Amino acid sequence: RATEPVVGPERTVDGFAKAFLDELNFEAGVALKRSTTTDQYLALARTIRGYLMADWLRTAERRRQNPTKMVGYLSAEYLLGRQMGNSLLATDLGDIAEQAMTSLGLDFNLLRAQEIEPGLGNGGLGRLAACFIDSLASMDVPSIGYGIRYEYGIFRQTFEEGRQVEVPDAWLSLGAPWEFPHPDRAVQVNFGGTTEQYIDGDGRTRRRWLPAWNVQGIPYHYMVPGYQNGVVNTLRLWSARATQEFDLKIFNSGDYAEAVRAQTFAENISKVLYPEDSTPQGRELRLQQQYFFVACSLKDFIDRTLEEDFDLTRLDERIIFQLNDTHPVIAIPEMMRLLMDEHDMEWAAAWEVTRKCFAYTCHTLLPEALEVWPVELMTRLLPRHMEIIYRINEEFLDTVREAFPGDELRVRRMSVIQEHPERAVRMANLATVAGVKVNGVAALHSELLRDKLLPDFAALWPNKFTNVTNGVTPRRFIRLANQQLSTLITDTIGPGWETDLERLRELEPYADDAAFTESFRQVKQANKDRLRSILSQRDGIELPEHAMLDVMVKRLHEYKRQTLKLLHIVSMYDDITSGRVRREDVVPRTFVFGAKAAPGYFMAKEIIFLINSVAKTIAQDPRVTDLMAVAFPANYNVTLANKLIPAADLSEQISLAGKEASGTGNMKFALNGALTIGTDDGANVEIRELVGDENFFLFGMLEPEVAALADRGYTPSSFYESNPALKRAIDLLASGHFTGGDRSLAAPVVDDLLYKDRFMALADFQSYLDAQARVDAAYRDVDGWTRSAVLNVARSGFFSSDRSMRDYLDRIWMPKS
Ligand code: 26V
Repeated sequence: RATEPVVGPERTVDGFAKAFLDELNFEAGVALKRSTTTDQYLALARTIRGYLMADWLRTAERRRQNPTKMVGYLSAEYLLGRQMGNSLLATDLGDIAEQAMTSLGLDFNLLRAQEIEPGLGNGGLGRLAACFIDSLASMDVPSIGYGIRYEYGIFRQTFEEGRQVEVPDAWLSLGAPWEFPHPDRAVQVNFGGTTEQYIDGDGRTRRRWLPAWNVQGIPYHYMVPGYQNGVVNTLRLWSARATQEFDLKIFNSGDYAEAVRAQTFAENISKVLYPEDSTPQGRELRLQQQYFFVACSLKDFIDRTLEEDFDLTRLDERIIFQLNDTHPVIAIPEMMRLLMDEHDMEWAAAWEVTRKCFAYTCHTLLPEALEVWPVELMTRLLPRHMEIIYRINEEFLDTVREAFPGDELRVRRMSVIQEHPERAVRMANLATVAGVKVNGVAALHSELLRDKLLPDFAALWPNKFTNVTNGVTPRRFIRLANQQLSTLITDTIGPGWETDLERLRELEPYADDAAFTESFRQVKQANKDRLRSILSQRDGIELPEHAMLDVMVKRLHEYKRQTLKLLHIVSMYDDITSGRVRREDVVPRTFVFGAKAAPGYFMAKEIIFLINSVAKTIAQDPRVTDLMAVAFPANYNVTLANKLIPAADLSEQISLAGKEASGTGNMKFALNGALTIGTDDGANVEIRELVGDENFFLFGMLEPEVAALADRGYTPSSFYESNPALKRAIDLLASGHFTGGDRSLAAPVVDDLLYKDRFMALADFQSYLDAQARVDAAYRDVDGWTRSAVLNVARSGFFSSDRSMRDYLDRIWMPKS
């Protein structure tokens, strides 16, 4: 009798080439000499995944045989990046695959370049989810990621005359070789309608949901390979489809063509990722997306992942769902509904177990980013859930009144239901009420979350609050992105650091070793050279060969203060062109920006336009071209990050203190040997503590100073009036010098800075300029700079997402007591 595969194809060049040809010929039905680059890419991808298959089946079987508590990561976003490189690394097949392609006369790197990354996330939050599932697999933690298979991920950014234009991201158009659709395992999800009371078979009075319409969720499985450890976990992304019932209803209306058209209505649910990442728009489709994936995921777990007939009052012994921000928080009432309405549990028992099955991570400090859903909308879309939320809130507010008698103001602040400006469900409050733990994403953030954002909850439940500082996967962001540095590290301290990143400490003694530091410098230069050639090919941007590479890459947002960076650039330009500094005293710099703006975020788009305008003017001004250049390659994404970060000398982390929850780009730069110029914000605080003050350029107000200035009343114009350098920079920007003489084109940004400046860029300007002068001085000292860069690498092992996962396990998922 045939047995299931326990080994993949043969791990030789010939074995690989044969498997590749089998894919091309017998799966795709294409002959090699007639095949297109796309055919070849698809066959290569399918070949590589074939090598992971046995491990995947084995991992799943092992978990089934020995059921233990699992982690269910619920996230509306996964910013995965390209899959091929990571799969080759996980299987250690890179060399074999390359030689096999060469033996067939194919260009391996050209094939790799065909992959369109799955951009199923906006920025930090989505990329964090991708790092976390990588770490969970590499640490062999039983876990599953749940999310949405958006047909269109984050938009592709293009520039037209310096302005952002969004193009749909049709990432599935070439075929999707990394996914496994399972239409046979569809799950039904209901929406709308009403609720009613009824008497059940045992004479009990109960309530039930009479939904109006439904859709199907089709699971698509993605492999999540651990790092060379034989483990392959699963990421299960849901895609929406019309149900038969839905079809029948509309087809029976008699209008056939209209009915076919209406079918796409259901499919719209997973059509597109919302590209906003800080201001919730309260859009109905977004709530549909959230409920859709959460309902599919809970049902999938209870009905198919859990052992059959498992006693659901002990559900918390099998699962902890981590809520990645408030987006999946509707899972809490959904779990209550499932347990009560579908599994016959009483309220008290259902609540008892539900409150042990969820934990909540908050990723922001901006009050406007906290999601609230209008009661009207929630009632219309999810009437049963609204009832459940009301009851959770009633019982919760009783607890508050008991703990704080007579304090009705507090009750109103803590209520899950907000009354003004409209009645709405506060999702962060709901998550905090129901969650076992609430965590922030960096030490400072967790403190501010507890003391400023949710102080009433902290007073009631001080032990509910904890911190887990974010991390990034060293596999993708060092091993894959920076192969030369990886080789140097392995040659110096031996292998194994990829899964034990604190071992980078062993590099510390080499910070003063002439041979090592020389190699380290060569690696950095090679990465810069590679970047120059990539930007030349990709964007037609020609960068100078020798200049400090000063990089600011992240979403475009006012709180991140790309404008402060721009003021520095304009100020440097002004210093050179006015002759205020001697040319020989200037340290040449190349500034690189990468940033997408939410399509509806007016000011962010104006800032992009202004950066591009400044870049263009500088490129055309012969007085400065040998000393400065500004590059703004379009469409910053994970793929570009992997090329950019290893080349950087200076990492810009300049948010207003108290606004950036953590940042994760900051960690990637430090781990790749860039020095940080940064405020005392988010994880910058921890980076500076670890790498040491002498290896970090700190500037700007501290968070308490920011709060005090805000309380006193902040007037940006007073900084403008009293600081000549600032006045010159702003005046030059406002003059139209960078916008073809048209002052009105710079006005939106300049006027906002002068008269609002919500994030106090002007208040931090002088301090920033001073810090940049210290950067210049440090960069002139080549040995000193290299030493600092090496120490940044050696002391940043803490920022591995493996450590983050360890902390989640110890503090939230599987605490010892
Ligand atoms: C919020 C919203 C609001 C509604 C519209 C859609 C949408 C999508 C995403 C978000 C999340 C914004 C919060 C976020 O991305 N936070 C970032 O999380 C990173 C990982 O923890 C952290 O490093 C960044 O500092 C933080 O800004």
